[in-house]
Amino acid sequence: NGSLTEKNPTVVFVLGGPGSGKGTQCANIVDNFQYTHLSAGDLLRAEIKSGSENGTMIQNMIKEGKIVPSEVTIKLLQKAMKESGNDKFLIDGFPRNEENRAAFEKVTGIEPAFVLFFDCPEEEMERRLLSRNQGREDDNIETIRKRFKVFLESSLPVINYYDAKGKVRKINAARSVEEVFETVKGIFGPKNE
Ligand code: B4P
Repeated sequence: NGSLTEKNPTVVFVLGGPGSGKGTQCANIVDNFQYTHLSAGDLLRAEIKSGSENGTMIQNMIKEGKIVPSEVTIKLLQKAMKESGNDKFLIDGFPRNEENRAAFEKVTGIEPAFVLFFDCPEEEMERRLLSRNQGREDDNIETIRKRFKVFLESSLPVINYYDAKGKVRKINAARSVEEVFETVKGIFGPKNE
């Protein structure tokens, strides 16, 4: 999308295992800094609800804990970026694999300013997801285990890629919401404004 590239938006990818607290911390960041929060999961779930032709395919992939094809997710992200009118974005839960990452950079021409990585032990993430209790189709133990596997096999390589470029800000996410946010604030502080 040419107009987006010309505006040269600031993008921060927010990564971490399922239940590491990405969505929770993104809400805090939006309250304190001038970012628009785009959750890949929320955009995909909205797409399912809208009854679009891709809806059933997306629903099945989410139920299986699999990664939805890049072109689908990227299109939704681009549309949401354009509609926001903002030029600073937290992209949460994306890119989920190397192919997502390469496709996003190729299609949008955008490289992230940095990557927030919420590091959390699996047993803690599992505890949080099982008590989230919002009726999400992917928050049952079977799908959670699949999501952990996909995270380790597919998403960690993305984090390693950006780490090699010095772009990863790793955060200990196994603390209270408030404690985690204190660390996050330090990262978004004046120098990153
Ligand atoms: P994920 O990106 O895995 O994110 P999440 O499970 O919602 O966890 P998050 O890290 O945001 O944790 P949250 O703050 O909610 O999931 C997105 C889903 O979208 C995927 O599973 C999949 O279904 C779908 N999806 C996205 N992209 C996709 C793609 N490309 N292809 C296919 N599917 C895709 O916190 C979790 C719970 O912990 C909450 O109840 C919260 O209150 C609690 N919590 C948060 N921080 C806490 C803390 N510090 N201490 C205690 N509890 C805490």
